[in-house]
Amino acid sequence: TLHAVPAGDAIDATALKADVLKHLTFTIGRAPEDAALGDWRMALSFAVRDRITESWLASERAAREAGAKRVYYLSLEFLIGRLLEDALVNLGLAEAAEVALRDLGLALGEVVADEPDAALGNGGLGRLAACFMESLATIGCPAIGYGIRYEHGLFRQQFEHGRQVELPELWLEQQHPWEFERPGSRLRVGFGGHVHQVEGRTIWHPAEEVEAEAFDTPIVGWEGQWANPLRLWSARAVYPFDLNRFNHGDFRGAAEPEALARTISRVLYPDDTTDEGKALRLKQEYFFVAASLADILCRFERDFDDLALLPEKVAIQLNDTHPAVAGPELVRLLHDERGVEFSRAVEIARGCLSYTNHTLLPEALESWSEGLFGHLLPRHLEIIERIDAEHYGAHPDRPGSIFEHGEIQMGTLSFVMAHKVNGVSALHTELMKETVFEGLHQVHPDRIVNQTNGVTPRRWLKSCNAALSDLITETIGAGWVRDLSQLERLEPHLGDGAFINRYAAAKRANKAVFSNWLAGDYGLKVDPDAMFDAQIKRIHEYKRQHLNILQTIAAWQAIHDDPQADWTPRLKIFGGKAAPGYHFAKDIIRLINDVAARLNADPVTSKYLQVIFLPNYNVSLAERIIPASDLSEQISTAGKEASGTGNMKFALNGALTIGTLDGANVEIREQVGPENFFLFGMTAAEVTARRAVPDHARRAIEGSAPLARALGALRDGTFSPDEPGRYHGIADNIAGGDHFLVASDFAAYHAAQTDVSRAYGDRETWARMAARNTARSGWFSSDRTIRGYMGEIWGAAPLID
Ligand code: 26V
Repeated sequence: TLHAVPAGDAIDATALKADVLKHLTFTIGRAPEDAALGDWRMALSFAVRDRITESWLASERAAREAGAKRVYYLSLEFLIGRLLEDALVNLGLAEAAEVALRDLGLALGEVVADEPDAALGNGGLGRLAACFMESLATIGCPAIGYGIRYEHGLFRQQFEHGRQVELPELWLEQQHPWEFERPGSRLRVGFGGHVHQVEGRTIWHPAEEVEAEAFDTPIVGWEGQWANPLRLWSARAVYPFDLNRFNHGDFRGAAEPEALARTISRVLYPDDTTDEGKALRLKQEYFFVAASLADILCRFERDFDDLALLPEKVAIQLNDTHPAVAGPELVRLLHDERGVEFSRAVEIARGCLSYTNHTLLPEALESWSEGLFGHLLPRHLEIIERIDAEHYGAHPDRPGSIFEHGEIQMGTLSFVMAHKVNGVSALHTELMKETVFEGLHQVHPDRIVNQTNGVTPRRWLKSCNAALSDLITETIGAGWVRDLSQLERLEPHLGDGAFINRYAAAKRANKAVFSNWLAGDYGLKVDPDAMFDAQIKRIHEYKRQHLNILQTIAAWQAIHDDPQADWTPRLKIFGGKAAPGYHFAKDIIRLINDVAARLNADPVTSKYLQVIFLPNYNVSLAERIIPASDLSEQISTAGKEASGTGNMKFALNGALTIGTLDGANVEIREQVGPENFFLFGMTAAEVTARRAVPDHARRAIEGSAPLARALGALRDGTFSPDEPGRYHGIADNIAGGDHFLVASDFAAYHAAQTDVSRAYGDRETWARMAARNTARSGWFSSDRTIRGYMGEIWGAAPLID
């Protein structure tokens, strides 16, 4: 992933090499002849961190001197992935580092790949937060990201006989060189207990307290001009060690308070359907919100003495409802602890807070039983009741209460406590107004706004796809890295056959690299000229990986019928994790693996069709797959995928999309042009209507012979000869209730895939379509998204130009 070395970097390389050796000796305490790869990585990381730190401290000083409005991004997830390459690229030190390491007998690529992926997120929501942190720094917006420093990120996925097995993720087992521990800034967070009145004031006496310790990771923007901290909280006991118990020989008991407290930041919750451990999840939410708000107010009160100024100086973004308790907590801090009148406290809090919704799926909307909530946060429950009463006092037409179905609806709470509420794509935002928030939207018609998601082009083009970024820079200059809309300057070159050839050559080179990696690490030999067709994302029914694999089965059967025909060779790439308790998703994984085993071993068809499910999909795996892909599968049931961001990364890197009119697909198609996008399937409105048709699945199966036959192969044990019933569950689901309309969209998808194959046959036309996707994807930069939030939600201004 490295670029050609211009001569001017020699000075940087010399200085960097000296710093690497210095850190190896004095920070790591190792002699060069004894240093392992990890030691060198650490030494390089510290040398790079030094350079970020200067920029970071200067940024903080500049923000304070300007008295600037600060943005605080509260998120339970930050899926940041590896940081070293990102930092090198943004500091302009990638070439220097390559030279410096080569001098020391090391390959930068290997050093970079030694870094564990920080997987502190489930998927799109967490990755979005990570892209936002990078864009905030690139733009020069003073901001802090707040979250939890999980000891274990999302589980590591392995396959055993095709089945997903979850193993703990151990990113902190090695020293994490990027963070600064802040033992000095510890805060106490309380839980449980009771509430009472003293002289007209309400006092909460928690039954239990833990300490929150801050760890700061500076995130540097493009060209190193600005850096912001990602502040992650770690939980520990107030009195970590019970000496009394120890002295009485109770060694286990002596360590118990610490072990209990630490469970709060022990592990990231995989988004899941189960209710187990829910109390701990609520504890996590309040833990990081309470610590973050205390920190935010402390910073504010250092610089200003009038709480009325809070909305002018502080913007707090809630990433989904996970930090929704920030509403009542901020009211508590203002009213109970600082004596601000209640309604005024609500008003000030609302002036600061805004909320992003990331899903409309009813099963994913967060709610808490009053019992559990009140047990853990008795004062917050009272505050929420009063907020609810006042809100509906003001709006007696009652659009729906925070307390519905006997539970606290965190979406409603977030909406009521926010001055702006946003969706993450144009379609999703419209659906928010029509469905989940219909009533609230009617009483607050200006509150819901759209901010279509984006991705950082530094990680998702510049650094993951050197071949293409070098071509772009040679063609239109380097300005696109900061201003992705400049990609449109490629447009005049799209008619130039020589340019298209170079574009195709860059993709071909990426595919060759990927093929070699597949052969080396997975023993799968593939033809780099085959179409690389990828679906990489969490496994979920609404994302419809089962539609993809069913159509793959149909294609395999068709090739068998006529092996001599002119088939377009394809490699089907899958990647993604299933929540541990989500059995249907796990069955889909197993099916894909069983289909892969059968098809890859088929002497008749395997030269045309291969399938691979890459285990442990994560950010760094995405960075390998996306630059090498020709086709991007974005096939969710219309109306269900709030936005998608993988779809944007693929389009930017010149993969064509086969997709439904869902989430940001709609906008991608508008931007790249309908002729450069393979559209299929029902619209969101048609989906709703189709669900009401009795027997919709049976009718669809009767109308499509390939579908009926593919389902037949699931039923007759073709892919599970040792256990013929293994996939009856999936077949019955599709042929039965089929909530996500796999059967009803199958024929259209099958036809669209046939079009895709035909189109890929004309390589020059395909390459031109791919290049058009790149040239017209400038809109999908997270810089554009962040400017939207700054202007329309936060009222914040950049401090660099
Ligand atoms: C969570 C759950 C948990 C319970 C089982 C069903 C279910 C379904 C979906 C979710 C997702 C929760 C929120 C989320 O991650 N949304 C994603 O946010 C991305 C960033 O805005 C967006 O691109 C994705 O479309 C959206 O799914």
